[in-house]
Amino acid sequence: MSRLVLVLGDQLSHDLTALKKAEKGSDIVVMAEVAEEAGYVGHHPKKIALIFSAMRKFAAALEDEGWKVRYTRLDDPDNAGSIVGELLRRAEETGATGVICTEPGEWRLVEKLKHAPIKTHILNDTRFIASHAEFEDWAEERKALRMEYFYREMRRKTGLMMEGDKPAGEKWNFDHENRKPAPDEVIYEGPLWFEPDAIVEEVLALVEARFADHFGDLRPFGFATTRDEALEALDQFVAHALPRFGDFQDAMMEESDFLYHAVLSPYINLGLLGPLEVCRAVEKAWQEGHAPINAAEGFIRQIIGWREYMRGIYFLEGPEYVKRNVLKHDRDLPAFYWGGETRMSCLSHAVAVTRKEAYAHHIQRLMVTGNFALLAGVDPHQVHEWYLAVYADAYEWVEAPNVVGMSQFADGGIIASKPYVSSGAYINRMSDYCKGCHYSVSKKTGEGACPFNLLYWHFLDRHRDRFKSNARMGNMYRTWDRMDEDRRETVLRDAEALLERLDAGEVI
Ligand code: FAD
Ligand code: DLZ
Ligand code: SF4
Repeated sequence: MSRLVLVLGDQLSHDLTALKKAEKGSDIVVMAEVAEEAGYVGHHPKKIALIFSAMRKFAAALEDEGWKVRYTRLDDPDNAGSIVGELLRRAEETGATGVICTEPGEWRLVEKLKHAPIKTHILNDTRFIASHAEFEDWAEERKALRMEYFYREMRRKTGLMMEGDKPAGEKWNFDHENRKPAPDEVIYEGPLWFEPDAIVEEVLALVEARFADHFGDLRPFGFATTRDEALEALDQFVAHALPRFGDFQDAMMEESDFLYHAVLSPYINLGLLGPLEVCRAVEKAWQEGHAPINAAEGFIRQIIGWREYMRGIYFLEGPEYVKRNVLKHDRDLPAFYWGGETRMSCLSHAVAVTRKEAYAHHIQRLMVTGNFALLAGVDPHQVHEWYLAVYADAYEWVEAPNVVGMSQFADGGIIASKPYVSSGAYINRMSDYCKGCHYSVSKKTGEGACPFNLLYWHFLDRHRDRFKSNARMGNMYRTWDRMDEDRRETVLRDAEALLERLDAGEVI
């Protein structure tokens, strides 16, 4: 009796547990481009094109290896429109009596598969370094779930950059060396892009026809869509960007969308690259003296630390996590997040690169778009849906803890020990955005004052009860309290006026 083997769009790995469990001779792989997955948020066209192209090529590779594959294209007239619908249709067609699948990365789909009217066996996703059980054990013993301590466990577990039981360089974390401001120039030609072949062109035409109304530029499209291409992109990063990755990890520049960032998350999250193999390549470059320790450690921490930790939190906290809103923020997401006009140069740049590339690097996401939404009191669920839609690497297991937790503090501090808020001074220090801005970063009040300066104090003032006793925020409140009362009133009045203009849909 044959079974169906479901392979989802972000499960394009040959070592997927569902494939390992299945019998190549008798079981049937099901892959499907469906409206439900393409439409639960308005995904960036580049993201849809990446997923569909990589799915089509992965299905063809499985067939070459001898698997029986039933692949449904989006425009197939019999397409049932959803993953469960496609499984039922294929079961009827083939006589298969059950489904094997690897756990999806979103609760939404986990619940659908659990309640599907066909026997479905959901296997663990072993493409991560920590299993759910390991993360739960680690979390159980602790009051505060700080990433740094989890990261050390992952270093010990993987042996990455370890010398016996000690961290290489006698320190776990070299982050303090990784905060250099924007350099004068970037000596890196950027990530490797790939000319669309016939398969990709066909997908691009489909996406153009079906998702023209989604935010984002489809062309030029250059993402890797196979494992071999993704490995080439990894080589390019390690050879040419890694040595400076650490130094300029937090910098932002008008002239460079990528600086020395890897732009590998779309491939790792799809399953084309394994997190451990990426880290081993980086470790090797450091061992061979090609990259300094702050770059290699900083990069490896992002993957075995932050990436694994975010997944752990998402599955630990459960399906309701995405609805959290402890700060009770309820403002609508401003239109400029979808490309509407703004005079704020930093936001305009972060949104422009997002529209063009389905990408923005960590600090643009955290300290520009995320910071503004938090300061302005935007409904975190709307913020979450925006991030889930616009980035090529966005799947809920990794996006939601980054947005709801780290960026919007909507989980009350599970992930972040204090909110990631800053005035314009931080953006000015780390970027070259302010020099060309309509607003003046040095102006704290009045006409032309940087909106981040006004909203920063407004945020601290309106959430004083929650944050006043937070040890890491004491200095901020002391600075605020030292200002004379007239000045504080002016700041708050100007901030209120700015928010009113934002609500009225005026260009700010
Ligand atoms: P690099 O800066 O070169 O980092 C190397 C790798 O580390 C990345 O490829 C990624 O796999 C991993 N990584 C780094 N930081 C994180 C992190 N905080 N969480 C998980 N992995 C991390 N990352 C996603 O993969 N998907 C998302 O939907 C996502 N949403 C985010 C939303 C917000 C508000 C913030 C602040 C961060 C988000 N991140 C997300 C994390 C990070 O911004 C991206 O992983 C990174 O920008 C990807 O680009 P890169 O490959 O050039 O990363
Ligand atoms: C994101 C996405 C999109 C846009 N389309 C599909 C699809 O048509 N078929 C599919 O199997 N997967 C798709 N995906 C990825 C899934 O949404 C992803 O597997 C879940 O969000 C779980 O991470
Ligand atoms: Fe952004 Fe303010 Fe700088 Fe303008 S002045 S770029 S709004 S931080």
